[in-house]
Amino acid sequence: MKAIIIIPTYNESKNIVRLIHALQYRFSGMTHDMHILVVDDNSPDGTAGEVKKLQSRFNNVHLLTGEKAGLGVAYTRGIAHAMENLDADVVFEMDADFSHKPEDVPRLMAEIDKGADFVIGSRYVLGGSIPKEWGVRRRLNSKFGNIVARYLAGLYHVQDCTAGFRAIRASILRNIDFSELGVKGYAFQVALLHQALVLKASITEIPVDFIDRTEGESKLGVKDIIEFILNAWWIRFDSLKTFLKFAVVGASGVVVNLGFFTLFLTAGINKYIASPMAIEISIISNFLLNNFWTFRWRKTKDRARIRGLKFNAVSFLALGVSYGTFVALSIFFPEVPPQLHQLVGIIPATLLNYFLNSYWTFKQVDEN
Ligand SMILES: Nc1nc2c(ncn2[C@@H]2O[C@H](COP(=O)(O)OP(=O)(O)O)[C@@H](O)[C@H]2O)c(=O)[nH]1
Ligand SMILES: [Mg+2]
Repeated sequence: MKAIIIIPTYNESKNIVRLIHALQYRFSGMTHDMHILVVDDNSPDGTAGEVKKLQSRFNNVHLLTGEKAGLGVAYTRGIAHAMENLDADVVFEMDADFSHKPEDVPRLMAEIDKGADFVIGSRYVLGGSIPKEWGVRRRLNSKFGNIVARYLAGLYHVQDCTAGFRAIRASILRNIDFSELGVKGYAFQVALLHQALVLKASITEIPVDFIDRTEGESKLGVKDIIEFILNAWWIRFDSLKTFLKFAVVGASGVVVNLGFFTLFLTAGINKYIASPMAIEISIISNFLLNNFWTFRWRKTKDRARIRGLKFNAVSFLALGVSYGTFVALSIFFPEVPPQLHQLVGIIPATLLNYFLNSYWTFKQVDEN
C-alpha cells in the first residue's frame, strides 16, 4: 500500500528537517510504500526551502505550497494532492512539531493493516497521555475542546475527537465532499471525523503520548476556537434545515410565553404566578414542536413516555432558572415592565433546556 504522511507546516523550519529524517528512519523498517507530503503556507521562516533541499536526497518527500488560509484549508489541499496526484491508498495526518512521535507511525499503519478505516493516535484512551508538564490551563483547554466535540457535536463514541495524528484509508476520503465541510481552521479535524462517522468507517483509537513542542510556537488562534465551537453546533444540528426549525420553534416559544404572560396579567393574575404559568406553557409547546417536527427523524433510545418524563424533569429545572431570573430581575429592577423580565429569563432557560433535551431526552442512539 502507498501511504502519504501529510504534514502541514507554518514556520516549522526548526522542526521539519529533523522530523523528515526521523520518519525516514522509521520507514526503513516498514513494508509499505511510505511518503511524506509537506503542505507549507509560504512560511516566512523558510520552511519550504528546507524541504526542497531534502527532496534531492529523498524521492519520497513531496512539497505543496500555498497561501496561509488555516490548518483545515492546508489539509484539504494536501489530501486532494495525495489522492489525485500521488495515488495514496492511506493518508496520515501529523504535526511538524514532534508532538506526534515518529515511532508511532508503524503502530497506526498496523491498525490499517488489520482492517481499520480510520485510526486515531489517541491521548484519551487507556495508555495515552498529554504532557505531564502541562499546567491546569492547557489541560483544561485540551479537555474542553474534546468535550465540546464529544458532547456538543455528539461524537460520543470517540475518546479523542481533536487528535491531529491519524491514518485514514483513501476509500473513506474519496466519499467525502471537502468543499461541503465549511471549516478553515483546526475545526477541520472534528468535521472530518464527523464525516467518517456518517460514512460508518471503522474507527480505531490507539494510545499515544502527546509530546509538548520544544521548537517554534503553537498556531492555534482565537479564530480557530470560535470556528471550532460553531462547527460543533453545526454538526449537532446536522443541517441548516434542522437549525432553522429549531430557531423557528424557539421564536414561537418566546411569542407563546410573552403572549400568555400578558394574557394572564390582563386577566388580573398576580405577576409572580402568571410568570411560571406562561413559562411552563411555552416549554410544553416547544417540546411538542421539537418532538414532532424538528427532531422527528432522530432515533432515540426511549419510548415517548420515558422521553416525556425526562422532558418534564428538564422543564422543571428550566422553569426554575427562568422563574428565578424573573423574580431576581423584578426585585432589582422594579421600574422595568415585567414582560422584559420574563423575556430575559428565557435566555438561560433556553440554553439549559436545549442542552439537556438534546443530550439526554432526544439523545440519538448509535446504530453501530
Ligand atoms: N500549512 C499550515 N499549517 C498549519 C497552519 N496552522 C497550523 N499548522 C501546522 O499544524 C501543526 C499543528 O499546529 P500547532 O501550532 O502545533 O498546534 P497545537 O499543537 O494545537 O498547538 C503544525 O505542524 C503547524 O505548523 C496553517 O494555517 N497552515
Ligand atoms: Mg503542536
